[in-house]
Amino acid sequence: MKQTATARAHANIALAKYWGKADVARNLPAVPSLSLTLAGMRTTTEVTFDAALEADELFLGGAAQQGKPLQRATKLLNEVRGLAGTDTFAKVRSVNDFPTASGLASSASGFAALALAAVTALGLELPTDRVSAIARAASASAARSLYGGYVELGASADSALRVAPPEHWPLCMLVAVTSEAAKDTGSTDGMQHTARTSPYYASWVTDAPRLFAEVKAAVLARDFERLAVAAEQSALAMHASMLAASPALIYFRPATLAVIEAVRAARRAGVPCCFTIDAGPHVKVLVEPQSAGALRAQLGRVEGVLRVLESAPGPDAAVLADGAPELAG
Ligand code: 2P0
Repeated sequence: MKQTATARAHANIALAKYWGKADVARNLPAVPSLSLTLAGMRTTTEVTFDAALEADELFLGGAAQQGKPLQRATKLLNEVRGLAGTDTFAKVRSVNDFPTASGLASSASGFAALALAAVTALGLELPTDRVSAIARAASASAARSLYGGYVELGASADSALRVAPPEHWPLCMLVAVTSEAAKDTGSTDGMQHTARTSPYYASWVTDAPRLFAEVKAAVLARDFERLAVAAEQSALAMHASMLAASPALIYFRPATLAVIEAVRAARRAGVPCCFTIDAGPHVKVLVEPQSAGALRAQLGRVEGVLRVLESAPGPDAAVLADGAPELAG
């Protein structure tokens, strides 16, 4: 017997950053974070539980996965199997419409889509916060991708919750892509290394709630300048904690700094924009929509920028009742 479902989830970019765990075993975040879900960057995942399988199988972009990626998927599937009272293995097929594993938040949309597809395939009727908690146990940022718009995940929180829907503030997110390569150090390892070795990690954890509160208040008030100051400080404080680790964790490339300079110059010139940077070399730039076209062209001319993606606030993760054309074949 086969039980199957397909779900789609969107990437999210944190405006107040998550970095560090309060509880490693349960994967609970040490600091509160607030993100914007993006319409333009999606993961679509089909999960089929099949009694004929002798192990879980995972295909990302058509390529069979082994090792860590498969283990992380199996861990999530085990949790869902436990809730449904089954031990049937699953075949998982997943595609992203954006580059993976280089700080473009593919684990967030990936585990969100996997959690939603898995619970749906097994007929579990769980509220969204329960699905968010299942995704969070796999990858904390994935908890946020169950919801569209502006989303928070509290410190030590089990699941994410919506701060405001996408239409609350239709900002534009530009992603200046500076490398096609997969990063050397993944977020999970990077944040553990920072927590163990950086003398600035404690300061980051102490100050992050204040920055989160600033970001949240600015989002609710639609106050761009206030958001810009707090979001940039959150990203840079997080990176400062990594830079002080031993050995240092440096995700910035020359093009990363060049884009930061361009964004700072544009804001000084009156363009409502600000930057944020995750565990990778790309720069994400939040901008009011009327200025997005000109800024996108400007960032595209910065040396080292390969291309610039553009995205509006995105919707909730959703089950696709009729499957997905990108998974056909
Ligand atoms: C964020 N990042 O808030 C931050 C900013 C990266 C930098 O959430 O260990 O892949 O799987 O819970 O969710 C990336 O961390 O880490 C992340 P795990 P995850 O978006």
